[in-house]
Amino acid sequence: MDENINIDEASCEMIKKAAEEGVEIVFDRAAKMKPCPIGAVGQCCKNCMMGPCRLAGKDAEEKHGVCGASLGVIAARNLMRMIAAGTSCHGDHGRDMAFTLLAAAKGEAPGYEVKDVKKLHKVAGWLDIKTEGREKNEIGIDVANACINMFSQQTGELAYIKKAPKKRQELWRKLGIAQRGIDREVVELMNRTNIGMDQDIDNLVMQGFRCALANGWGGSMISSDIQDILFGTPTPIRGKVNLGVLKEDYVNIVVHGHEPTLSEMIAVVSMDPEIIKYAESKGAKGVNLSGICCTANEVLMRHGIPSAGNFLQQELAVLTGAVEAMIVDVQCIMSSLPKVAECYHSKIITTNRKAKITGATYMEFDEHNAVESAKEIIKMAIDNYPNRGKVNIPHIKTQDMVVGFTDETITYMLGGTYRGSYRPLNDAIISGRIRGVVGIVGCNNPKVATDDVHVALAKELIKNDVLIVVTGCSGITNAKAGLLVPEAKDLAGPGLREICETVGIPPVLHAGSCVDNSRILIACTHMVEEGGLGDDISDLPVVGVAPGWMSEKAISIGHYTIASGLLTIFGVAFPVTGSKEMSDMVFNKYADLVGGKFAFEEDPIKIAELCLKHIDEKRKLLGIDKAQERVLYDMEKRRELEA
Ligand code: NFS
Repeated sequence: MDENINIDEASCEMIKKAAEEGVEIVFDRAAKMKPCPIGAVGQCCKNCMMGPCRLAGKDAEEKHGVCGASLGVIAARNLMRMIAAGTSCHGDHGRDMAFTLLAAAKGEAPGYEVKDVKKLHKVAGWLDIKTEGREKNEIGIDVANACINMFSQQTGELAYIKKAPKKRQELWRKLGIAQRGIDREVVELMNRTNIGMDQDIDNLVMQGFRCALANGWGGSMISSDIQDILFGTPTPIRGKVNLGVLKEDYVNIVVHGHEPTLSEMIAVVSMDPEIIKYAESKGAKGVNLSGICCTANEVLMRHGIPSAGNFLQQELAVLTGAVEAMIVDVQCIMSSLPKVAECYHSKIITTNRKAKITGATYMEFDEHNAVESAKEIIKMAIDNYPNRGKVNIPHIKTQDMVVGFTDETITYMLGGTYRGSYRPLNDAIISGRIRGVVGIVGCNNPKVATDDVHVALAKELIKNDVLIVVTGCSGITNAKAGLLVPEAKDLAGPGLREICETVGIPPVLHAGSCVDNSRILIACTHMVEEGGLGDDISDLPVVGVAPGWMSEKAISIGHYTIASGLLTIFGVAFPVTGSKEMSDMVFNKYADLVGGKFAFEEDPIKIAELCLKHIDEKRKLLGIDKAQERVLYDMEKRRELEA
């Protein structure tokens, strides 16, 4: 295994420990794995059993599958199926949230309630639900039902479309890709990619966009909105990150996964005096809660609960020997966890009937009986404390961070509480102090220098006055590198630094989990509506990047950012590069269709160059490139400016 695979010292310490103790982890498996070179570039079709067909070799472009499918069609179908899978993940997440809201509003889920009434009213407004003179639970029931109906809706278009800029909505309608119902778009895309179905690439990708829109302006948006309603809209809060957040004398519980329904309740119950007493009775000082992956982001930005790490650190947390229980729900949970846990005392507790793992302990979490379910799970963790062996928490200091910059926060931080607006952000972009905005999102992948791609990219961009928004595992990764604190402004270019100093924000803003990428779409809409930066998202000097992606969710997210008009750059590998026709489609033709397109680049510095090039082109088109010559102002010049 390449010892330089991870730039984070705490992880390196645990990777070394794994090697010494003979525990196989993701980095070992990645080093041993020889990824299928045909599948990696989209040249393999296993959609029926006349194959699987492999269209490799120099003449791959001329070859056909047994059914007659061309290489382009095969690559397109594979990619489209990834969109459907990714959309289904975020969709099911949103659906679960909607059902929890319904139960909470009906009083059938004790422990949950409509917490953020302001957000409830806001969402109700978007869904044309009357709020005046109505009690919060009445509105909550209507909002929940409206969201649930968005999954089964068959015709028309999703209400959330109205949240996009007018011009974008019109384009979607004109192209016939305005999403109808979330489930419908997933089902139709799965159907169209079957043997003998849609074999026209142009036609196929349109359904791909429609399905992806049902994620970004659908399932993901529902998830974020309802999570805010139930658990509060995040506001900036300090937190700590990395494996060192685990505490030696405490019962360490790590929540891992995606849906905050479980983790929120674990957070509340772990502070219960009765629980703390119980932990003390077993010889611990108390219960220490931390998170992994997107669940970490959720509880971090609402409660400041520390993050033990990103996707690639889940096994490493167990390797410390300090984790009594890792409680998981859905998505991004490695199958290997129970195996790694066998070497220590840790219990891996699965809680969701949709995501069980052989070898783990299954304890169903029932939101109708959440407090009791959470108590039972936590007690199991506490009972495990006396079974601990040697503990080895990395001694590297944890890193501070400030998180929770939602689109709402940006309004108030830059515009003030009473006159919240995006004007100051737009003005900063127009004046050139902020050259543009880049969203760095998504996973980390053991195939590439895992943390490095995210961090090197962010550093290069802030140096060039680009404001960064991070979500998901990229958020955690950049936090570990110390970029999510206001002091990181010193790494920024003069314009961005000035903004950071004035407002007191870090140059890299944490906007939440992966479903919160939908918040970035809303922020883009606000920028358009505020004026001065064009009349569509595609006019903005904004780029999306997933430099270390691995999940199908990322492909779905990439497609909805593109369908929303943004250039979206992926690192690692791109699964259609084996087909010239499909490569031309995603890297060129997409832009003609919807304004956004993919670019593929592995090197973070080159990704930064692509971002800057795109941003500068957009600035030129907006006519804001001239006055913005990057001049370093000395004090005298500043005084002149202020005069
Ligand atoms: Ni996003 Fe969150 Fe992380 Fe990737 Fe997985 S946790 S939903 S998929 S690995 S960023």
